[in-house]
Amino acid sequence: MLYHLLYPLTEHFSAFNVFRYITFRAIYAVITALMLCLFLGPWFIRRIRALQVGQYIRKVGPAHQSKAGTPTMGGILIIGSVAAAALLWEDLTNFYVWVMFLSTGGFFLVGFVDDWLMQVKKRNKGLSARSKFFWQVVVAAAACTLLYLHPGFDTRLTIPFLKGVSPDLGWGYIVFGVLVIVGTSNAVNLTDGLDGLAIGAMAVASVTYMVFAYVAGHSQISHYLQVNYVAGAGELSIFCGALVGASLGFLWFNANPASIFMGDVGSLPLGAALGTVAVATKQELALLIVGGLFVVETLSVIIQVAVFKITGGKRVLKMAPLHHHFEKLDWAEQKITVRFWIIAIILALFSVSTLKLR
Ligand code: 57M
Repeated sequence: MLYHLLYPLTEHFSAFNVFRYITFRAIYAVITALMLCLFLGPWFIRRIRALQVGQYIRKVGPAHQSKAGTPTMGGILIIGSVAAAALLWEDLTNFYVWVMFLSTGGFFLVGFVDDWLMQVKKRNKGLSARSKFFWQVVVAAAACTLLYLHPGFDTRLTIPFLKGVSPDLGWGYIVFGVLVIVGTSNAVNLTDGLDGLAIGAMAVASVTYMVFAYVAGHSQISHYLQVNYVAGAGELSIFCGALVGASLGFLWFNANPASIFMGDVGSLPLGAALGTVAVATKQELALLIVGGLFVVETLSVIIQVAVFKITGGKRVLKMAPLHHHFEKLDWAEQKITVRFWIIAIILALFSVSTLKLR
């Protein structure tokens, strides 16, 4: 909005020329979302408490009973701050920005209904796994179809480390994109089981995609680094900036001992946003490295369940997802979280190096 209001006034106030720059707007998107979360956080937590939207804690598994009743659905604060910051600083005529709003907004609704049924209506279950998955696929398919139909959108895959290999998936790219978006959304959801864990890793991944989006949208830098140039994708680094700011702002309250959890209304849209940025910037497979922590957490569940079924009851880990395994080994919660963040940072740095290693 500010871009549309103030940049045209450049001929009267030359200082407003600064609104043209993506870097400037991305930095202020970080600050705006961060400040919104920080200032609205205490009020929001009080409101959620007053509405008695407190987390139910399962009896099985690591000792989390002391967390029972912790306010949840903090995703409303996170996604609200992301949306406000993006609306303020984005060029709203940009196609990719609206794909992000569609995807993030759609997954937000799915998460909201799920949490609403469980936490507010106090039903035993939220949406059934099947209908949750169905709506996730519908939203992701809508976003990927729009991308596919966008003139000039490249359906070739970018493979990290390999310059010459980029298979063209054609319309199969829609299926692939849905897989990336739905997969990432559920992976972030699975990771969200310890204070600060998912939101910290989300901040790291969003900073990384802030860089990727900037590079992809810059004709000269993308040419120099030999990555796909996606005209207009630079605006997505502003959206990523909003994700970074909101993640850090929420972490303030979600750090151990957490004053609030994000709920599905947070984890599902955050993962979807990350997946959509990866698809739109043509850095889809790099997400396996950037979001390596989310990938490992998901694999830990897949392997655990598969081995359990095949062997009729044997477990590879003491409990899946992986963070529960370390809890069962009596590692302190903060230690697991901080160590997982360190791994996420190393993976992010490594993924950025793939821009050069080709
Ligand atoms: C999300 N949700 C947390 C909170 C958060 C297939 C199976 C592996 C699925 C998995 C699962 O249900 N994952 C979904 C995990 C829950 O957090 C809420 O959910 C939102 C995210 N959707 O925002 O609202 C609990 O996590 C803890 N938490 C924190 N701090 C936070 O900042 O401490 C969350 C956020 C909260 C709180 O305790 O209540 C969750 O874990 O339920 N299921 C599991 O993870 C279960 N694992 C399991 O059953 N493993 C078996 C299977 C795979 C064979 C095995 O290994 O044998 C464990 N979940 C729990 N207890 N809670 C089992 C033990």
